[in-house]
Amino acid sequence: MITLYGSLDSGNCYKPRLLAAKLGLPFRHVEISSRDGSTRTDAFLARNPNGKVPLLELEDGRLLWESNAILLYMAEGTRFLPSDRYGRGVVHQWLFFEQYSHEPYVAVRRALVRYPERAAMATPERLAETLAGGNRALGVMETQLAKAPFIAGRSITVADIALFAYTQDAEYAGFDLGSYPAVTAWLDRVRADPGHVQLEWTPPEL
Ligand SMILES: N[C@@H](CCC(=O)N[C@@H](CS)C(=O)NCC(=O)O)C(=O)O
Repeated sequence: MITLYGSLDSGNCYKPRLLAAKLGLPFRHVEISSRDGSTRTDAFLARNPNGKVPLLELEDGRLLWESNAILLYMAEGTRFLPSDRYGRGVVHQWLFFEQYSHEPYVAVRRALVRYPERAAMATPERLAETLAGGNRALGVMETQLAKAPFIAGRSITVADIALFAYTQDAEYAGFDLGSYPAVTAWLDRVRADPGHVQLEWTPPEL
């Protein structure tokens, strides 16, 4: 069985758990907190020299890190990844968008308002910058989702899983989702897709 190392409070770690749940793929969850130094131990750095979760360990011990790389690996041959070249290109486009234009604002703002140890970094300037960047990203999603039911087109893909993880908690991070009706309707569409689980979900012990 595969193992996912990650923190139950992290949207990046939620992504592969959510996809595994929707695929009905059994896995073992190992809690590694990104907040207590567990990602910086020698043992963890030997598995991911970048010191971040999520981390996937295959049955034969091979390792894979970066949440969206893990999603693409897990989605191979499933309904979450188109088989045609252009369709995959569009999915990759939105995965890169998530990492460069969405996560650095929406996820970072969530962390700034959520974690006491980040309070010193939550300056008015940083909060304003992440609010503006996050609203830019949500605006791009709104334009796309007014035209298509899912972010890469007609069907759910790993790009929806990647963008869902932090968008579903965007209100908590200080974003007004009332201004984004197409995004709000899309969140409900992703939730309605079979096998959906919440952020804190872990699989039953096998
Ligand atoms: N681009 C990475 C980001 C991963 C990331 O930032 N993980 C955070 C938790 S959300 C983490 O492990 N932080 C611990 C640290 O930096 O020490 C991904 O998508 O997997």
